[in-house]
Amino acid sequence: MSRLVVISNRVAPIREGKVAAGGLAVGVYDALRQNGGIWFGWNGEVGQNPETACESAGNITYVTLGLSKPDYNEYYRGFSNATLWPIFHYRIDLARYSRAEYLGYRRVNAMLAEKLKPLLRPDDILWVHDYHLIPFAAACRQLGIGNRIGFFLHIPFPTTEVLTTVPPHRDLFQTLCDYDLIGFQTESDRMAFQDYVCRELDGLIGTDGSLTACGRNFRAGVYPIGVMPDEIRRLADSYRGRRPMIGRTAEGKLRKTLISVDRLDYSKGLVERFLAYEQLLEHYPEHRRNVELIQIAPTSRTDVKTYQAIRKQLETVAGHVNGRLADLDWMPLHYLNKSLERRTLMGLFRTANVGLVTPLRDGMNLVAKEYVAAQNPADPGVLVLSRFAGAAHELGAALIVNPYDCLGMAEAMDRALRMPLEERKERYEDMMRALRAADLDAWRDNFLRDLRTFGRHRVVTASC
Ligand code: GDG
Repeated sequence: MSRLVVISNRVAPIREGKVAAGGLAVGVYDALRQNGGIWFGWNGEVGQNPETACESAGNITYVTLGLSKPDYNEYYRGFSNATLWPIFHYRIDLARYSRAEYLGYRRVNAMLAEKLKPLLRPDDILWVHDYHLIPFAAACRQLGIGNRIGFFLHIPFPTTEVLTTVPPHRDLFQTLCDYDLIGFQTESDRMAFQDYVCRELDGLIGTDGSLTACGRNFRAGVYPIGVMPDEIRRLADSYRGRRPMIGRTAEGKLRKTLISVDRLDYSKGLVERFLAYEQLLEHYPEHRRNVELIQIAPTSRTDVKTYQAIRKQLETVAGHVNGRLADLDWMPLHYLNKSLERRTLMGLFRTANVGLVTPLRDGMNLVAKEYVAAQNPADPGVLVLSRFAGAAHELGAALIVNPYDCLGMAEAMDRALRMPLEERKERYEDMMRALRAADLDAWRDNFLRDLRTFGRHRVVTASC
């Protein structure tokens, strides 16, 4: 079988036997470990000479390089995270655009393609990940690389009206046509992409479902990323820590807990969630002193201004909720900016009565799936899930909420806290069937099968 070469923005070599990290890293790692291959990308360091370094572990070769300060500022901090990320999450109001950053983004993609080229064999297949690397295939084609190249977008693909707010949108998104296969998390994302291709790139849909635009013929498919339910269950089972932080009611019973885990990001809806929780305690006073919300929110992208602003806002709102409602023997909201071990996280999921996953927009949201997989089948908790998370397309048995409806979310939390065992079990079993039908292996295997099956990158006519 042809060798797999994975290209992702950030590469952190995984050592055998380590407790697995989430999502992308594990899915990709397993594919590489099974068949052997290369994992190529940025090593996370800034200011170094961008020379590539190789490190082999088993049959995986990690090839990584540092970024210069201007490359980091323009490609990563600038165009990727201050332009594309907010716009793809429907936050045009938070996006900024700088032509210099866009040129830096294109320059780094071209540089990465050049660094990779000498390592490639003619029959390698390339799997490129996420919004940092949209023009990577185009950069490869310019260097004469004719290998099959697939792209998976982990975040939502917005509607054409929103996408066209990216000033160089045509210049950038036409480069997606240089991939052989483009994968999305949901059917809505795939349809939004197809709409963009037809309306903005004069694309055509073939009778075989393929797309033709900019002189290229390519495919778009839906590959929802999943989790490994059995592995999560094992981790949750093996967690022996006591229920950290969770207090007892005046009668000595353990308090009911709601749990949320998100990177600290404005797309995750934390402010709205805290305010909804306040509404719960206001409208349903019987929950006061009897529940606690634990919010784990490790910081990310701390040098991007919008992230500094959301952090400040959250500190204010969390302080407001606790200041207003807490008492000497009860803290309603535990807000932690630290990262926990994965086993601890799965253990916390297991013990929490409610999983609150209420992003304003999310490609998939693995936490929703992990929360369900970590439950005790005999006494499962309830998932409250935003309709704007990709996961809601599969987990219809969750309590689906609109995160912009504060009172509606408070009502759903109340319902979740009171839900009878039978209903909890039914919903849990339904969701577990969905998790098993589209687990992490299926995500990877289906994408790679389609990339291998569909014809080699076909040039139809001259480009756009
Ligand atoms: C992008 C898309 C899509 C979180 N805190 C801790 C911790 N985590 C783990 C979770 C989960 C992962 O990080 C987060 O994944 P999400 O899917 O929730 O969100 P993003 O980071 O935004 O990921 C998203 C995903 O790509 C995959 O395609 O689902 O929509 O935005 O696995 O458990 N892990 C540990 N400690 C923490 O404190 N160990």
